[in-house]
Amino acid sequence: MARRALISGITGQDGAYLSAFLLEKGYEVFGIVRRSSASEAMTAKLKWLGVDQSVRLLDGNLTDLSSLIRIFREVRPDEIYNLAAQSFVQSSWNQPLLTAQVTGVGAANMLEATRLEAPGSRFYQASSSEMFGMAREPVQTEQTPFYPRSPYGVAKVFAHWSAVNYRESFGLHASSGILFNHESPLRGLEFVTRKVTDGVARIKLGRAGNLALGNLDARRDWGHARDYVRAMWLMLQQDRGDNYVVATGVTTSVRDLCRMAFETVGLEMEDHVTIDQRFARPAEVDVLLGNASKAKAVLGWQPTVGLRELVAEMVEADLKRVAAE
Ligand code: NDP
Ligand code: GDR
Repeated sequence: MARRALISGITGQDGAYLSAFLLEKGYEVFGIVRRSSASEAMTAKLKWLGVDQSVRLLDGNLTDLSSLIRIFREVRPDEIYNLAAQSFVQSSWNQPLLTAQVTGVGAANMLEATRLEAPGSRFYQASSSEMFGMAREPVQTEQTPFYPRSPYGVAKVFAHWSAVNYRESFGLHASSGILFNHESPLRGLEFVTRKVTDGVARIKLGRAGNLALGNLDARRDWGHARDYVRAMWLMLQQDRGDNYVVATGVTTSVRDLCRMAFETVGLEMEDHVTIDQRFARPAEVDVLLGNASKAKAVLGWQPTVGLRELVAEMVEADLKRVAAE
C-alpha cells in the first residue's frame, strides 16, 4: 500500500516542491488548506509544478485543533510534514500574536494531534535559521545557541523545542530541520530574492523603472527549495528523529544577490536600486551561515544548486511571467 503523507502548508513554496517529490516516490499526498475567499489562487504553486490534481486537499487550520484531529482520523498519515506558518519575518512585527498562534502554538497543535491520533507516524517540524538570529557563532550548527530577533524567530524556537520535547517525552519520531533560506521561482513575492528577480524582469521589460529595497548589507545562506525538501524527507527515513541544519555553507549579501540578478539581463543594479526605510526591520539578522556537515554525514544530503544558477532560474521564470501579463 502507498505510504500516506500529510502536509500542512501544502499551498506554500515548500509544500508544492515536497508534494511533487513525494508523489514521484509513490506517496499518497494529503494537504491541510485554510479557507480563502480566493480559492482559485490557492493552488497556484501546486499547479505550476503540475501536481494540483494529484494531491488531496482537506479543509483545516493550524489554530483549530479540532480540525486537525478530524483530518488526522481521516488520513491516518505515515508521515507528517508541518510546514504551515506565518512565515514572513517582517509581518511578524505587525502581527506578533497571530504569528505566535500559527507558527508557535500551531506546531504544538500538530504535535498534539500526532500524539493523540498518529503516535506511530513520523513528524517533520519546519524549523529555521532565524532561530539563530543574532548568531552566537560565525558558522551555525545544531549546537549553536538560539538568539531570535523577531516574533517569528521566537515562535519558531517554541515550535522547535516542542518537537524536541515530544520526541523526548512521548518517544515520537519527530525531526526538526533547521533550514537556512531556500528559494525558487515559487518563492512569495514579498521575500527579497523573488522581489529582486521579479523587479529585474519588470525593469528589463520596461514595466518598472526602479526597485526599492531595505538593508542591502544583510547576508544569507541561500539554497534551492527543491534540494531542501529532499532533506526533509531524508530526515523521516532515519531510525530515529533528530535535529539537522540544512544549508549550503555559502553566505552572500543582499547587495551581491541583487548584482547577480541584474547582471543576468545585462543591467547594472546601481542604475535601478533605491533604498526605502519601510523595508528595514526593527531588529535585523545581520548574517547567517550554516554548516550542514551532520546532514551530509547522516542523511547523505548535499545541495545541488548554487546561488548564481538559482538566481538565473528565478529571473528567467519571472521574465516569462511578466511578459505574459
Ligand atoms: P510559505 O509562506 O510559502 O507557506 C506557508 C504555508 O503555511 C502556506 O501554505 C500557508 O497557506 C500556510 N498557512 C499559513 N497560516 C496557516 C494556518 N493558520 N493554517 C494552515 N495553514 C496555514 O512558506 P515556505 O514554503 O517558504 O516555508 C515552509 C515552512 O518552512 C514555513 O514554516 C517556514 O516558516 C519554514 N521555513 C522556510 C524557509 C525558507 O527559506 N523558505 C527557511 C526555514 C524555515 P496559504 O497559502 O493559505 O497562505
Ligand atoms: P528572511 O527572508 O527574513 O531571511 O526569512 P527575506 O527574504 O524576507 O529577507 C532576507 C534579508 O533581506 C533583507 N532585505 C529585504 N527583505 C525583504 N523581504 N524585502 C526587502 O525589500 C529587503 N531589503 C533587504 C532583509 O532585511 C533580510 O535581512 C526567510 C523566510 O522564509 C523565513 O520564513 C525563514 O525562516 C528564513 O528565511 C530562514
